Amino acid sequence: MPKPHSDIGLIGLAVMGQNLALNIADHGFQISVYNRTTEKTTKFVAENPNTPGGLVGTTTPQELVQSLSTPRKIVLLVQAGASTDAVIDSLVPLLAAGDIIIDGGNAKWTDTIRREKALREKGLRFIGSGVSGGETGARFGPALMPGGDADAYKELEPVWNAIAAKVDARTGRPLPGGKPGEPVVGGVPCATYIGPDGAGHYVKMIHNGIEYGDMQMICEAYDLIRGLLGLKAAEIGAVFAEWNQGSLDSYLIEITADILRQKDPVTKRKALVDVVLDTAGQKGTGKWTSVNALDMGVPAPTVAEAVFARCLSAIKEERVAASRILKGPGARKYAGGKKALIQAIHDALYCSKICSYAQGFQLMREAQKEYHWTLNFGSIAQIWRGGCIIRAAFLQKITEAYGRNPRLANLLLDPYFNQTVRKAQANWRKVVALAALHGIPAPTFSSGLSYYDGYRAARLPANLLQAQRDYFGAHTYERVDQPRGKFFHLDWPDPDRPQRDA
Ligand code: NBP
Repeated sequence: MPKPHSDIGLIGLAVMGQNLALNIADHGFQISVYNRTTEKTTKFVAENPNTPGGLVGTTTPQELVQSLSTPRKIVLLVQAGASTDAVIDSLVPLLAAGDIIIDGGNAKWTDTIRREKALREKGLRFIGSGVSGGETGARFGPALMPGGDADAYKELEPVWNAIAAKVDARTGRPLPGGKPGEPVVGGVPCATYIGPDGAGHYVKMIHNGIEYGDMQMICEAYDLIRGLLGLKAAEIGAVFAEWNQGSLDSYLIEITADILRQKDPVTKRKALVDVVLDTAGQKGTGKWTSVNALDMGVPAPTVAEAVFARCLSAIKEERVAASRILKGPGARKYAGGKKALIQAIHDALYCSKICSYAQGFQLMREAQKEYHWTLNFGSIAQIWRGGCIIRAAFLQKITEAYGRNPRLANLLLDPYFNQTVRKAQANWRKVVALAALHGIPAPTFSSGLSYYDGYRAARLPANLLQAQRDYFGAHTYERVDQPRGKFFHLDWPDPDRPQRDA
């Protein structure tokens, strides 16, 4: 028998909404669902009659609101942007003070800040929650990054903790996902309150930016093995499968090994990956991350390079035409040992990954100052260990690093990461050099190395840059032999070059 009032409501029954609703119902919560197109609701409820908590189909927002216990909790899984605003606007007149709207879509964090403020002024509470892990994550355990009203999150927490992916309390290893009607029991949930207003959606955006970097770095490793050693897709798949047993153990390496070993179902002979067109799309979160890095002045080249690599991939016809005109070193196999080169590419990938995560955490560090949040970086790395696309054993090292020093200025300064890069950097440099010499693009590997060399440089050529700025624009400069904050200007074209205090 359905309860008179459901524990929670959900709006938007596309892929994410349906899967998250089933996950919630599997954990014993009765959930009311509503979708703009009613047939989808009817079909969804009819197809899932026996969930432990129960699904209640509703045909109007009013019916949905009336079916909920108070304070009402309504999860939105609709397209980010105008659709989310439209759904919120339709709910506001129906809700009472203290009710909670939870946006589980991929909203831009600035929109979440705006919505939280507007709803707070109306007496309503708002949570912007990152939901990562795609359709399978939503169904059997996503990583959840909720931000917004802290008291409202206390009301949502039992549901969010129940449905999130779980990791082992001691090792941080993800526990295997559940099955329909048989959720995972025990473990630490991959859900934690991130911070006020847009903090949860901001952290989700950084997660996605890091995901862009991880994917591009893996593609560069694949391309280098293919280009330098001439291995076939399945052989490269075996290399990735082996890497997945070590420090690179992660979901993306695992699925890459699987992808590379799949045969094309059409030709039956070729590797499937070899018949997939080399153009990649994007939905915008990588771009948002890069724009935000530029806005805040935080060096985060890896995600930007990953976005640009997708842009370059998208101009396929132009590249094909250019390939007939622009000459490089030409295809030439590597003359050295295969095993050592594969290890070098492994090391280059690991070092580049460390730099990419260092940049992502630098962004969050700066954003927390800008938006007055207090982010817990160790627990952010912890919740990314299960459920989400970037889940990786490596994240445990980040949690441990912030455990050693919660105020760590940069991940590279942590003893583990410092030692790792120190040991592996000869291989990293070799791979970047080989990529350049053989004409194989490796934008994240090489920009990661430049980031590392730039970050560890006590002196950069910006002395000359600032002199140029002062020369043409009187932008002034500081001197190495004077206290910081004291500025000078030189009248450069004047033959006597008088220096003035600025
Ligand atoms: P979509 O982003 O495609 O959302 C469409 C759903 O919203 C449909 O069921 C649609 O109903 C409904 N909707 C309602 Br109710 N009111 C709407 C309105 N006014 N305008 C437009 N649509 C309205 O679904 P999704 O792919 O499941 O993604 C949901 C959210 O989760 C998005 O924000 C997405 O970015 C985010 N997300 C997605 C993934 C993923 O892997 N797909 C992962 C993580 C986060 P209808 O049936 O009448 O069209």
